[in-house]
Amino acid sequence: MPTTHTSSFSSFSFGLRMAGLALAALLSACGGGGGTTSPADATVTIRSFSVNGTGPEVSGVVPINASVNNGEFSLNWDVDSDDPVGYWTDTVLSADTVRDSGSAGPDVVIHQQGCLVGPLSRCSGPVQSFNCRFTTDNKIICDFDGPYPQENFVGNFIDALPKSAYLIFRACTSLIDKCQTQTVAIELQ
Ligand SMILES: [Ca+2]
Repeated sequence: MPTTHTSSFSSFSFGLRMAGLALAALLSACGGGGGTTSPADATVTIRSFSVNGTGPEVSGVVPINASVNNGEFSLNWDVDSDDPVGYWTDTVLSADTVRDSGSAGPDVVIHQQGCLVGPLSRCSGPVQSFNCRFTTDNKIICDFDGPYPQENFVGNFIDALPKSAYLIFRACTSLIDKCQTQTVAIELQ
């Protein structure tokens, strides 16, 4: 049975982000938020999600070619949230349009980013853009607000190239109790 490999740093960064969101939620609950919306009442809406590939999209499919322009592509989103703490995002690589929940699912997490409200946030302005790279040794490496990029091995996901797939972007409230997803069709080449 194929397994997906996630680097230990990504697991660590995930824990770090979650801890950050939980801490921020705690501070907000203690009166630091100042808004009228509590994290429990908060909502999140994805206004847009797009992927800029290594070439123009063909019939709605975004190409990501490891041999073109260093495999560079970007994840771009516009998320509206009234959560006083901020919002959580992650993006998975999936063979279908269904985001499989839990770390045991076959989908591979390629990017995670908490967008906190405040001066420490990496997410400023309405549209966020994070650069990623698909490498010839089957890794996807993405920027986030940590000291190192997030690196995930996707070789077990790819049985052959080109590989049709989907990037499923998810945005959630800080408590990760309400989420929306949006999907972009890609082809790994
Ligand atoms: Ca899936």
